[in-house]
Amino acid sequence: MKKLSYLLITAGVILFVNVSCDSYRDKSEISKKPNIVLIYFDDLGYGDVSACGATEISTPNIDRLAEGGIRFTDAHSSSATCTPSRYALLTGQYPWRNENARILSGTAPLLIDTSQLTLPKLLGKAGYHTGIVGKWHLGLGYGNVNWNEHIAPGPNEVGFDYSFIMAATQDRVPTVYIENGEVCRLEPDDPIQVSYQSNFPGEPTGIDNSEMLKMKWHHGHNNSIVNGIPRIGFMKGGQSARWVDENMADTFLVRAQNYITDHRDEPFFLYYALQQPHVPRTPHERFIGKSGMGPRGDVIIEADRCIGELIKTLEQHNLINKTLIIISSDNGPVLNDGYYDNAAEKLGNHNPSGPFRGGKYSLFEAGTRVPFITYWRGNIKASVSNALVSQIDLLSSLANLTGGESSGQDSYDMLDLFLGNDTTGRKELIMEAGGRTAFRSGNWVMIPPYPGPSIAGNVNIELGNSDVYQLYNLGDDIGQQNNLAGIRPEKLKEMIEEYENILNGIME
Ligand code: NG6
Ligand code: CA
Repeated sequence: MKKLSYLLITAGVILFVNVSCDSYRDKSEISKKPNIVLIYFDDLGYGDVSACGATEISTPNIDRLAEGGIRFTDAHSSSATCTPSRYALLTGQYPWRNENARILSGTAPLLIDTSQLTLPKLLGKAGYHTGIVGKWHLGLGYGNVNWNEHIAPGPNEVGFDYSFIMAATQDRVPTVYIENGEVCRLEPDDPIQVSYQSNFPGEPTGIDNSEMLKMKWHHGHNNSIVNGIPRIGFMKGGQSARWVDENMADTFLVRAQNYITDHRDEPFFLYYALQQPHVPRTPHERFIGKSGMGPRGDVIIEADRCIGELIKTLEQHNLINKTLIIISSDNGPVLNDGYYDNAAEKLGNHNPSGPFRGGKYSLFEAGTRVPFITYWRGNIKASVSNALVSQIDLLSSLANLTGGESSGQDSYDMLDLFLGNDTTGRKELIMEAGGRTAFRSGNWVMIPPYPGPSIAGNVNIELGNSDVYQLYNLGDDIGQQNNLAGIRPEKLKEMIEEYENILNGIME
C-alpha cells in the first residue's frame, strides 16, 4: 500500500511537472510571437508616399516606418482592384483561381469559403487574437442578407475574433458599420432595406435630386443619397445607423486603438483596412485644405495622421518592439473614380503612379505596384529592397513567423525577405485586373492581347489592352514604353510558356 501510494505520488508529481512545463513552454513561446498590425490602404498609389518619392505631398508617419524598416520598391498587390487583392491577401490564393473574385456589390455573398485557410484563421490557431477594423469588401452571408438580423457568415466565420467593418466600399450601400455581424446603432422601428436592382419608392436619388447633393457624381454613383453623397445601390431606412463619412477615419482609428488596448496582453493580429483614398473622399474638417490638392490629397494626409496615432497607441502600451507592422495598398491609384472632387484638376506636379504606367484597373505596372513597408522596431534593420514581392506571400510568411499552418499553393514563404534576413525575392508573379492576367518573370513583363479600349474613358487610365502581345523589360524601361515582343520572339515564347504553365497548374 505504502509502495502504491509512493508510486502514485511520484507519477502525479511527474505528471504535474510535465503539464506545468508544457504550459510554461507554450506561454513563453507565444509571448515571443510579435503582434502583427497590417495597415492596408484603399487605392493608394506608389507615388502617393513621400518615402517612395512623392515630393508634392508629405506622409511623415508612413515615412518614419519606411525609414526605420524595409521599404520595398517592387512590391505588388495581387490585383489592380480591391476585392481580388483582399481575397488573395487573406487566403494566399491567386484571385483568378476564383471566378467570383471581382469587385463585389454591397449585397454579394461571402467570397471566401468558410472551410478555406485564411491568414486570421492560421494566426488564431497559432495563439493570436485576431481583429479587423475597416473595409471588408469580400461579401457577406449568402447574398442579399437581412441587415436587420445577425449577418453571417462574414469576417468572424473566416477567422476574425473581432470585426468592425463597412460591408463593401465607402461609395456602396449599405452605408453602416457592422460590428461582429450586427449593424451598429440600428433602431428596430427603422429597418434597413438594400437593393442593387431598383429604388425604393419615394427615396431620393442622385439622378433625380441633385439639389440634395454636396458632392456631385461624374459616372455611376447616382443611386441613393446618404449624407449628401450619391452612392452605388439603393438603400432605405436605418437612419440612425448611417455613417457620417467625414468621421469615418476617426471611427476606424478609435476602434483600432481600442482593439490594441483590449488585447495588449496577448499576441494579436490587427488588420486595419483604411478607407482612404478611395472615393468618396471626405476628409474631416481638420484636414480640409491641408494638401493643397483637394480631397484626395487631404485624405492621404488624414490617413497618415491616423497611422501616427496608431503608432502612439502601440508605444503607450510598450508594444512597439513587439509588433511587426506591415503597410501596403490594395491596388494602384485613380483620380476621377466617379465623383467631381478635383482630384485631377488640383494635382499639380504630383504623380500618384510614381514612375509607373497605368493605375487602378490596369495591367500596366501601376495597377499593382504599391507601397510596401515592413517595420519591427529592434528586430528589422532599416533598408531598401528591390526584390520582387507579392502580398500573396504574407500568408505563408506569417505562418512561418508564428508557427502556423501554411497554404503551399500560390503563397510562398518569404519571411526572411520581409524581416531583412535575406534579399532574394520572387522569381515570377501573375498580376490580375478585371479578370485579365499578365505575367512577370525577373525584370520581364508579358501582357497577352486583350480586346477592349486601351484607355478607360471615365477614369482616364491606360488598361493594358492591345491587339498584340506586349513585352517589356523593366530593367531599363520602368515606364513600359518599348514593346519588345516583335524583336524578342524567343523571350516572348518563353514568357508565354511559363505563364501558361502557372495558369494551368503545372508547377516547375
Ligand atoms: C467601380 C466604381 C468605382 C469603385 C470601384 C471599386 C463605378 C462607375 N465605379 O465599379 O467608383 O467603387 O468599383 O473600387 O461605379 S475598389 O477599390 O473597391 O476595387
Ligand atoms: Ca481599392
